[in-house]
Amino acid sequence: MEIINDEYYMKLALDMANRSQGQTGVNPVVGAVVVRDGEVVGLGSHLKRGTPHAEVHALNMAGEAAKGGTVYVTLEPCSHYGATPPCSEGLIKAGVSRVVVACEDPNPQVAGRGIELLRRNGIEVQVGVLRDEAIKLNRKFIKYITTKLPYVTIKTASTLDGKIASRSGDSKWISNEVARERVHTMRHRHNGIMVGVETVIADNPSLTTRLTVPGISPIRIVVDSKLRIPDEATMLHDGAAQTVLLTTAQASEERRDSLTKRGVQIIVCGEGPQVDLRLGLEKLGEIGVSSVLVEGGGRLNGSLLQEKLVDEVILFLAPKLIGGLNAPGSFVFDGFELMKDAVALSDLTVEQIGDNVCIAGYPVWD
Ligand code: AOF
Ligand code: ZN
Repeated sequence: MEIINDEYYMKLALDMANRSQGQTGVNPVVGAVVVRDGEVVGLGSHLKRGTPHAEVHALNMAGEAAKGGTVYVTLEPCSHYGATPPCSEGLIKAGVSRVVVACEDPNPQVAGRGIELLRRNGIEVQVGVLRDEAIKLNRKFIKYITTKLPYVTIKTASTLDGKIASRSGDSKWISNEVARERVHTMRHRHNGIMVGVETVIADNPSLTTRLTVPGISPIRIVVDSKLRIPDEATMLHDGAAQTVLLTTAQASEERRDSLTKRGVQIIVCGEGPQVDLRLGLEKLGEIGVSSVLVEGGGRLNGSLLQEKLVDEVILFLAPKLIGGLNAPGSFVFDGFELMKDAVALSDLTVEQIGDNVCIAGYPVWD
């Protein structure tokens, strides 16, 4: 009976965490539920970096009722003094008797210490209820906190034959409106958005989040080895979000200076001729970019795939066939010689969105 109840309340905590996706920046999304005698007496979620953690909100709501109660939390309660005091101490002070945790916090500052502290203080702790769901929900946070590299999601919109534009470069529109709206939610849920300079030259995108409710626009990142970004590019003028250019030592100093004066941040990633993408991701991680949504073009996608830098791919497919020997594909690179070397995707999901299909999965790297 207890196991069923535990899953029920943990699901509620996960639902609340899920609702905050995109808001917490480099922080995880976390939900907490306080239950006393079968009654929910407190609910909380972490809403924004620098503001109280989920447990604090839930305990505040519960007040005295937390004493002797059970707290369900989707991530191990923290044990460190960060922007806020440790949640484990808060739980101890509140006098709760049991804490159910979905997954451990991989943050090296926590990593088991929160659970240990609770146990040392006589609190019964159970770990692992709906662990897989909790890990999936915080996959971006987990990657970033453990590797200092941003989580990389590639999103493509292509015809059924894998083309992202026609032979003349026309790409408006491939996917349907609902699929395109979905992309804006994805933008909201990443704190960086990346494109190659060819995409800027061809489409002049603004790369902002445009939803019916206000969303958060990610930092715009352009991979531009020689700083060919046109002076008239919208993203250099609209002030809608920070813009970062990843370039190489081959870009002229003059061009670097003039773009810097416009408030653009330039990061030199290697000697060239191509941007060292791994180095670029490292440097983005250093400036606090914990997740990157890559929106093309095919060459950037191909290079990231070839260098095994991709964590997730989300492919929107439209029921169209365009052909074209030189029409760009979703992943442009030399490719692998043998099928056995193809990049395999795990945990595949397939969803029909009107007449479009969205296929998503996680590349398996060994
Ligand atoms: C929790 N509950 O709701 C969250 C936790 O910078 P700070 O002080 O906000 O700390 C952020 C770290 O705390 C974050 O990296 C993760 O380890 C943990 N987040 N922990 O107990 C929460 N958001
Ligand atoms: Zn905390």
